[in-house]
Amino acid sequence: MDCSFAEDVRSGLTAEKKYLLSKYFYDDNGSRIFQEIMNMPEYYLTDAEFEILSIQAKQIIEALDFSRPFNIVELGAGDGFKTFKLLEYLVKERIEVNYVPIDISQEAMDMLIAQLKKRLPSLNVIPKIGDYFEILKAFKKDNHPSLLLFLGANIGNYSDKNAIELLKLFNDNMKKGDKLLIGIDLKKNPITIHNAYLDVHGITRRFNLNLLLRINRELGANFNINNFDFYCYYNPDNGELNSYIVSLKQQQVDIKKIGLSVHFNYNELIWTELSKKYDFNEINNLASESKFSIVQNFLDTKHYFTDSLWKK
Ligand code: AVI
Repeated sequence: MDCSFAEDVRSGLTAEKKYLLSKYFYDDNGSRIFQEIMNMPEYYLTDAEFEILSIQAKQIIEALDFSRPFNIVELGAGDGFKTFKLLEYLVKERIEVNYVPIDISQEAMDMLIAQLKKRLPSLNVIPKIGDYFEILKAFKKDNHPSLLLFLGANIGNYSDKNAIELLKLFNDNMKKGDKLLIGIDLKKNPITIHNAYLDVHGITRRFNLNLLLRINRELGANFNINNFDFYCYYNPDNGELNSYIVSLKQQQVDIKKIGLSVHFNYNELIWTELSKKYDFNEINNLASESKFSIVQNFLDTKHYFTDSLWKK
């Protein structure tokens, strides 16, 4: 049993306002559902970032202004789908790099390596499984400059305070002159954002309810997911999209392995995730609070998303 999962579930479901941490969405099943989300046309984030990295690869690499060879260290590489276009450009131009994908999932990493071997056989890949910061520390001592990739709007899942803390940690583990390319979802027509999350296919609903199934599987609970639903709403004033699981009736759920019985009121909410959307003022603040300077923002043609290049 994963103790931190058990402890975090206990803390979240005994809090006055119940919550579950979104990092636990990603068991094997959840990761598969997340792939489905990324393939939905309504989830514009994937296409927007893919477009930026496909069409502006040359401009991004030029803006690095790095001596060669250099390292590209990707935090949470996943299936590497978005990064592929950037790597393809480097190989095509014979620009010498070490690509260092970092992920916690061995399964995802094996797939990524197999794909890269097949499609970009000359690329130098140094895969790493494990903790971001331990691995980053090693690159601080490396003689070559490094570009860190933190793509996919992952920063949006952190509160302001936690986002700054995380970015400061990145900064602490970088050398002077190293750069960070960070994917950030922008404020836009609220309807577009709403449709990407409260999707008509019910995939995001399944993604959230899978968290209850995970608690059933791993902690011996008896959640009946027919008694729960999903809701989220976007607040255009602060750019926060908050997601919730809703209890459809008054009910009790037993979580055997942690000896906990949880009572849910009719329509009680469990908060599951923040997906924050930013404007450029907020991006400037985020960068300066975490001691980076912004080199350039690379936008998609619809201006839905930015891959923002920062320098230490
Ligand atoms: C991983 N993260 C950036 C996604 C997001 O958009 O916040 C997770 C997600 N949640 C619902 N749909 C996608």
